[in-house]
Amino acid sequence: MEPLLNYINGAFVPPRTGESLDDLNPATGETITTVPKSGELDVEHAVRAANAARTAWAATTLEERIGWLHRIADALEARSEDIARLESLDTGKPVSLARRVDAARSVSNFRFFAEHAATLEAKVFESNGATNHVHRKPVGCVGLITPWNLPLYLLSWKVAPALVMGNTIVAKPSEMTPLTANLLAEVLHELNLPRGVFNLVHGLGPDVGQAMVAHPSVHAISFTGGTATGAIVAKTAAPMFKKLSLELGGKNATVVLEDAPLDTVLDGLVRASFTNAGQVCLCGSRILVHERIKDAFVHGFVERVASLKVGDPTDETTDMGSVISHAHRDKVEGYIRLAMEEGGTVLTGGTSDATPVDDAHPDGAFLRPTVIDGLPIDARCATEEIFGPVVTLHTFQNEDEAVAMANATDYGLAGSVWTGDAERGHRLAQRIDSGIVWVNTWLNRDLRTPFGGVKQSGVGREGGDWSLNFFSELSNVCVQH
Ligand code: TXE
Repeated sequence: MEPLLNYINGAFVPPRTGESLDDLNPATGETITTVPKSGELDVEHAVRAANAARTAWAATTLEERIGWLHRIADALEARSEDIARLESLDTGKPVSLARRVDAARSVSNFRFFAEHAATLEAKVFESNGATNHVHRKPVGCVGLITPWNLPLYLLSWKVAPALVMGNTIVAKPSEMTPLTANLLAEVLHELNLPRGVFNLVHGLGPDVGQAMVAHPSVHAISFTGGTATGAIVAKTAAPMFKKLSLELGGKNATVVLEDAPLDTVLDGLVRASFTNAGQVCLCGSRILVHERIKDAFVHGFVERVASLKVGDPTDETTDMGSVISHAHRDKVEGYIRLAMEEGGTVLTGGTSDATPVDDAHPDGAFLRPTVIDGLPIDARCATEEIFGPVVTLHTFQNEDEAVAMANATDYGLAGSVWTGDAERGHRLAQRIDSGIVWVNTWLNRDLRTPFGGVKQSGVGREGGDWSLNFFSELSNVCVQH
């Protein structure tokens, strides 16, 4: 594959640094291509282009920008199979998952925000003999920084509302997953999006991401990534009073009540635990089970997990591919070893040397899905984010105990409750300190809802009106009658 380039001011250009990074296929260890190892000068070039394009883009009408989003959605839809194939190549996830989740949601993100923006109504408030007009303007040039687990899914989740609200963009994908961000740049280029409206700068976080956050002409940052990195971003952005949206890590609880109809929920529980090899910040990594059904749950759950087909991501029948990199697999395996040291019992899975994945590429970063029982709720493996195909099991005796356990981490992003009584599940869900809780389902997403976490899972909400408001500056003009 041709070396990737940055996309700045409507052109694909090499980095001023002249340096590049290898982009690896984690399922085979092979080099796919190279990406620019850009630096501060490249960010400066992109920020200048974005700011030069601001006035003209902000002068377009909302209807015109909605039209752009529909054309982008159509163009991405036409390239869905490319998106699926490239995303699978870059991340090691099964191509079937990349098609069903990453490609489909990238299209629907643009489609959704085109439709949702059309529902915006002018807000007017009458009082004290005056009329108050709420006006919505673009923030300006916005910086979008995204992680490697759902590359185009999360980039499009930010690009669509940013564009439709009249902002220009400097975006930086994870250096480990550049391919579909590049495809988006190709699509926007082919659609003749006015130059400078969307700019893509590849490279390392501390070099490129940091320069974006620190740049005085980048007026907002929407960041999705790890909590530690989020803290670094916030430290730079806060004293500059930059608008900041932080979607960070999670350590989500899956609560299985004693009245859960196990036969019908076990498949959902496996999905919630191991989708994308557990590399989704919304995955449930701690499963809290009522002690009365623990044995029945373990029997059904472990049987299903052990039967997941792990291996070649290009095989349509594969359920779970590799993790993102060997370094990440080492990190996840470190937690599996720690769990055993902490007194845990591996019920299925384990480290790759102990339980190698059959017919997988020898140089691939493969791990079998792992279920660990017997750890206390305050064990490191039950409180720290592992972000891999590993779940820990814990039992509770009553709802109060389940809630206390669910809330016993520094995170608060997502969770799920499984029960035969939806109203009971809804009541319990409201006691869990998380941004989103599913009852008898998982990853069922209405894009109009607020999305984001509490505690160390982040600050702010994206989704529906919350995205439109983040990517707008709201002002009020009060006209005395
Ligand atoms: O994050 P990183 P990763 C979280 C998930 C996990 C992490 C995985 O829980 O913890 O993200 O993604 C750039 N200044 N979520 O490992 O390392 C980096 O180059 C500026 C939660 O990629 O934080 C990459 O582009 N930028 C989420 C991006 O930040 C910097 C869903 C993220 O990198 C930087 C998905 C710096 N100093 C993953 N250092 C949710 N809540 O929805 C790195 N980057």
